[in-house]
Amino acid sequence: MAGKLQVLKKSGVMTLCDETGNPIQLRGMSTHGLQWYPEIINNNAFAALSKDWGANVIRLAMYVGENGYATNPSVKEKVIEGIKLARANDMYVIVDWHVHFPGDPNAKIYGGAMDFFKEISTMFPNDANIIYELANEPNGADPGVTNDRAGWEKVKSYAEPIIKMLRERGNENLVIVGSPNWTQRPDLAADNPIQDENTIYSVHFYSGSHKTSPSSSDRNNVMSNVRYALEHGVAVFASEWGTSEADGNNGPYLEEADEWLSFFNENNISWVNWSLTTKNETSGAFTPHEQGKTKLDPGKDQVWGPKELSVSGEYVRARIKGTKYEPIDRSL
Ligand code: IDC
Repeated sequence: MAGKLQVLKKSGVMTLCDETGNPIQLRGMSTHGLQWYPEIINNNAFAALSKDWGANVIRLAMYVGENGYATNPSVKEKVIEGIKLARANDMYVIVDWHVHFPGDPNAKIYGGAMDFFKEISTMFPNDANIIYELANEPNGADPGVTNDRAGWEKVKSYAEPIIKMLRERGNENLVIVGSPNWTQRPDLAADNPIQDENTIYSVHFYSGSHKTSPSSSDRNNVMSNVRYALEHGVAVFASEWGTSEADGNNGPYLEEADEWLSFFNENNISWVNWSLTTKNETSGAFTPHEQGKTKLDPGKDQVWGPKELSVSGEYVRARIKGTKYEPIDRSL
């Protein structure tokens, strides 16, 4: 652990830094929806991610809709347990208020956001391990936000009072804020940023759907939007990305993922991969139950064997560790 995270200007670009002011890149995994895959919250899994994978961050995806927190508040207990396990295993932990369906974070179903963040931050006051992600993915799903300045304004006006509450109560934590069109528009945030020195803007992409770009002026390209944001004075954090297409399936598209990760490394952008699940979808890090019988608890040795990992999981583990990716023979 590198202590309190802070956003500082380095060579003219807003950059995530550690407590001593040196740039730091976080790399790790996101859980799948905790209402569906709560079994990932166990000490052996967190130890495996921290030690065997070399992850320094884990994201706890707490869906609010889709049978999540709004109707099943007990999922919060998994978040609390996950925070404690992340601390015990030396990882930063992202508490993700998983706005997904519907798309407007101001929608009625998300009405519990302020109380939720107040409660967690009261339980863990000004805890340097914790990163608060206020809205996973604002989008157009009814009631949604438009993919433009007005859409961002709605996200901003949702996030500001929560940030104010956190700061007034002495919490200096890093805060991540999403943007319209499933968090593909950090450029809109850069044009009209939140006045807070420890807020960073997320970008989400799926390597099978979102092409890379060398330019910063193409508003229909996600990487271009990141470049624009960096050029216009805000810091960016890739709090969710996948090796699949945007629906979580097909691929994996690993060469395309490599292009994105090189870009992140060059720009010291932190990233978190979707997701820690045995569900039968390409983006899932583990082989599905039916085939491999992989468990989300790797057992006492605190290691998932190569065959328990999916192609995506095996690839992402190597990229987190920074070792060569040498795929196992899966025909055996
Ligand atoms: C997907 C899951 C899938 C689940 C679906 C529910 O992978 O198993 O059925 O949610 O709505 C996102 C979202 C994330 C999505 C993921 C893949 O943040 O919740 O998970 N994705 O579609 N944004 C872009 C892609």
